[in-house]
Amino acid sequence: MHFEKKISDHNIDLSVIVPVFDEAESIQELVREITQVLSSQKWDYEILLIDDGSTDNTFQLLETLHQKDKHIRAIQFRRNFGKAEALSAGFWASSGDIVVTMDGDLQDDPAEIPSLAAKLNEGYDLVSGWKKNRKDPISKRFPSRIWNRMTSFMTGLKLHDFNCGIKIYRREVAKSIHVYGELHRYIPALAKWGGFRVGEMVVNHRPRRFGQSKYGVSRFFKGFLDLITVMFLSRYTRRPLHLFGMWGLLFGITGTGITAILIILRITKAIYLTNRPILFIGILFLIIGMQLFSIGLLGEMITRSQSQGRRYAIRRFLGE
Ligand SMILES: Nc1nc2c(ncn2[C@@H]2O[C@H](COP(=O)(O)OP(=O)(O)O)[C@@H](O)[C@H]2O)c(=O)[nH]1
Ligand SMILES: [Mg+2]
Repeated sequence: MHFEKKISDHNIDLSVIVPVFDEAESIQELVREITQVLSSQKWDYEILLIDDGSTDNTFQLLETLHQKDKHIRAIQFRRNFGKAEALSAGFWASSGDIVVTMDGDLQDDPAEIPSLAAKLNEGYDLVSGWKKNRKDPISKRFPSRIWNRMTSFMTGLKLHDFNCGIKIYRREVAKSIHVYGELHRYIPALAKWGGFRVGEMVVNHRPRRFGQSKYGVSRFFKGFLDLITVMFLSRYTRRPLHLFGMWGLLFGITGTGITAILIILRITKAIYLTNRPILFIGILFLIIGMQLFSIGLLGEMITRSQSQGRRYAIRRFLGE
């Protein structure tokens, strides 16, 4: 899977990608904490913040931070495109050999980055955090648990916390994953299907100090619909005809068989077609078969001609 890549002159050691949406109160403290951890490691790093159409003064703050410290780069979207698109933009713009993503609300702890890097070096391509002791209300923890179980079961990847904000990736993973909609929740599954080695590590989680959660109950419904998308995309995007065409053929052949027999009986034994309800089943199957088959073919055509272009629009890029 090769998407458009940002070719940078030289790679640095580590990029930290933080999607932010109305997190003005947290940003300065967050950047200070990350900087402290990374500079103590003697890494060549960048902190890449993606402002996804915030309505508060998030971007002004990012501008000030960028003026003071060129390790800090910032992208501003023209409007809110969602967390998945923000992560995609971050992956595209990053130049680190290793990439870390984390939430912008101070709930993820930057102090975990060195241990995550150590875990990655044990032989993984992606290590996902696990908020084992999660500091969120039960109304969020409980549904999340069920959702994680279900996702584990459906995707065949055993993880406790798919949607943990803090994750560490090797460059190849970050550059080959393109997420949109709510698909960021399934990054570990997408990576696994891409042939990457995925692990998990328990991380510290902190309560939200400022602002409020951006997601309501609707996340669980959307999340479930996206699970279906993920399952479908991973298996059949390349060959939609394999899914639709197979059922199309099955219905088509049965339908043709039934109608052919009825026609032969009509001709040879003069059994009239009136009063033969099965005729309708034959015709129905023929039509369903043709429908499915053509949907499959249309899908194939769309896959062929679809460009893997970006969906988000950037207004400003500090440190481009
Ligand atoms: N780019 C982007 N980030 C978002 C959006 N909604 C939430 N976030 C970020 O995602 C992270 C987690 O969001 P949060 O509301 O804390 O979700 P929770 O921790 O699951 O309750 C934070 O860093 C938010 O700034 C969005 O629409 N776009
Ligand atoms: Mg949060």
